[in-house]
Amino acid sequence: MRIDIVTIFPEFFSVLDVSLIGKARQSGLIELAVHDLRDSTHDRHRTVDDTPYGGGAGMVMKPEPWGEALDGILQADDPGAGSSSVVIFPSPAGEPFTQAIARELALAPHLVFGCGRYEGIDQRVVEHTKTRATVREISLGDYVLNGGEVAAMAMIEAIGRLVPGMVGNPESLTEESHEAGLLEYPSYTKPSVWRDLDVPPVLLSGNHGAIATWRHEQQLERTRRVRPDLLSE
Ligand code: 6GU
Repeated sequence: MRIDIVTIFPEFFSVLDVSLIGKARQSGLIELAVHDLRDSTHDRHRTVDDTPYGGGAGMVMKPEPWGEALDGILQADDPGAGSSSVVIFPSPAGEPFTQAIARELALAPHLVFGCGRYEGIDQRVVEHTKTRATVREISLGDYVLNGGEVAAMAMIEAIGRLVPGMVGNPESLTEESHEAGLLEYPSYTKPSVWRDLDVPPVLLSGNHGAIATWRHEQQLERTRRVRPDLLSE
């Protein structure tokens, strides 16, 4: 998988050198490039924003630098075959990011993250990009971040670990929270008693059927308690 990121804060993404994503980059499974949006400006001040038409608070990111940056990234696509690129604009106004979306995007050969700041990007950039790539405006959740960088990072981590060939033990992907529409069961390791707290005895019983039943009950109980919305869907 190829990942391109466009941002005015390229240094934000240096953390992607470490952890699982860093390993995937070293092994060549994920090829990642970070682009400074200001490299696609042509004025002395490298301006990327301007005041909003219609008035209102804050600044809006200008379309021209975005157009030029995305031109450079998307031109490598084969126009005859139709673009296989997915351009993601992280936005609090987007569709909610889910494990299902992460699974879907993990199969795409080319992802582009357009990280906006301020009050957003001129909407024509989104409309124009739709003429040559699949576009998704995606939100991390119902709260506001200062820009798309942290959101893109979270999405890249969620997507990256699902890229075929990424994780040593594929079972650890299917047994976790959200994969079955339920939250994960609680986990324990040695010692069996710690600070007077026992590990649930069923886990020491060696009875695999009983353990599976207990874990499923725990998943249901936890989901009912903290995320009842997941059960009513
Ligand atoms: Cl994707 N971007 C911003 N700026 N704020 C957010 C978000 C994204 N998701 C939740 N809040």
